Amino acid sequence: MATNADNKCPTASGSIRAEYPVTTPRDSSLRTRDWTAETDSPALAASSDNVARPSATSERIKIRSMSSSVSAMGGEYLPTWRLRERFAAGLSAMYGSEVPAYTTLVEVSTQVNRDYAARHPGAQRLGSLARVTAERHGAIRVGTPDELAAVADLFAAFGMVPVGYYDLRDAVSPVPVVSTAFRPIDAQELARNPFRVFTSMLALEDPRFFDADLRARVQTFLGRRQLFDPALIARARAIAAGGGCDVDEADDFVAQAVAAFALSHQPIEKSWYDELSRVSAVAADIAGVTSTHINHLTPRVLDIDELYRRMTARGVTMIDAIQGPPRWDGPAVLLRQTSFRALAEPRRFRNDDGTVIEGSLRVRFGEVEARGVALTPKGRKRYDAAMARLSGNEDPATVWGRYFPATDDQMAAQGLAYYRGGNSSKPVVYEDFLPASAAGIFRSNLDRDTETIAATRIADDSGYSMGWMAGAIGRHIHDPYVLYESLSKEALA
Ligand code: OOG
Ligand code: NI
Repeated sequence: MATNADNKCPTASGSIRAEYPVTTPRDSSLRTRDWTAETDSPALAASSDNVARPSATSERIKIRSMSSSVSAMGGEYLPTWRLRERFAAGLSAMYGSEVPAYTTLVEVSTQVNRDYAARHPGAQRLGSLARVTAERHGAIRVGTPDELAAVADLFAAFGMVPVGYYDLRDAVSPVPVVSTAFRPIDAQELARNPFRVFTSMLALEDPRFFDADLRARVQTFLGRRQLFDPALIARARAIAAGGGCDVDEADDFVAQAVAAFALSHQPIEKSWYDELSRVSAVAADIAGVTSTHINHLTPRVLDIDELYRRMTARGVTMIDAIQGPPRWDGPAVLLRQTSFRALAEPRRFRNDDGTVIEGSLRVRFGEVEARGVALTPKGRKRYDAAMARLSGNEDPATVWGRYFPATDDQMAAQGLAYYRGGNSSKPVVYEDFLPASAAGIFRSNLDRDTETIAATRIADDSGYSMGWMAGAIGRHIHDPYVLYESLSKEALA
């Protein structure tokens, strides 16, 4: 069976070898809330991001000392943010070659940003033109807790840590995944390059989606695949521990990391993929194939309404709406997103009789987003109330104006949003995701809407939670509100 690992060369830094960490079997832990109790303990919450997995600790110490000697030999030393910048750019180049319409989206986004900044003097209050134009978020999906732990290790080398917990099983159109987002968290790191990846894991233990028989077969399938070369993960851990690597090592490391998210051209077992599709298109995308891939890569725009118009004028069919808050004259909050529908991409399928046929799949789409100020819990409640009122016939901006004040001054004074040092001209940008919007994007891109939890009354005893996920990946999962709060308290430069 071909895996992603097959097309990678053996590790260049063969001297750095850590055994790939094996997390505790979770068949039983999933059924209990042990993980939750353990990982909610203050000791773990207070620990740094990469020390919680006990089996890794001694390995880490070894790696740390080796990595410093490795770095002493080389030329220019690249800190993790430079690696993140290269990783984001590398993924963007790869995704553009795989999905040409993405390149159009990026071109139009770049023009919209340039034009908007030229016409609006305050445009860069939510981030410099350079940051916003380079800014992307990606979305990936994996199958198992071990795969998620490997992703966490890999992204740590790019200074990206898990923030937030999203349960898309609760969405209007439920999707059988639980998710987090890997991203930088310090103000300076975000300003340098804010690359973030929304990362979903298949909720295989949820009996509302998977019966025991299917679960066992999915487990067997996933147990046989290897998404990442263990040497790549070992290297990532060494780089994370050392805070960066030499420029020579960086090229190879980043190239391998990018390649791990390429779309595989291996034939897909058709009956297996179809069986999973009946549970959920996302389940098939995750567990119907032997590798993972970037599902979408999303540029950021300063004026998403203008972007929508220009894409439509170019003949690209966009989904019906821009999701999130409406356009209005007051402060932009949280996130507005839209996308063009998934395009059919050629894929090969293997029938049960062994014959291989050409076919196509529609799973990858082009999303674009505009970001606003981060809301406090009070502001978020207001947001949810306002969103619930948007469906009527009334002008959305008018509805919005009943819930939110029209100026940043009032937003700050009423404690609805975060501003740096309390200065209402310095909004703290929302750096996270919106589960409802995420589910909307999921839904609008499915060929069929199979994502309904069967009308059965099966109870969900899977035990997934943020604490569970933190335990599964051996890392603290940051609470977005805590991060925004501390950004807002930072003194102004
Ligand atoms: C992820 C969907 C979430 C967003 O922008 O909210 C997301 C997925 O499709 O796997 O990317
Ligand atoms: Ni997205």
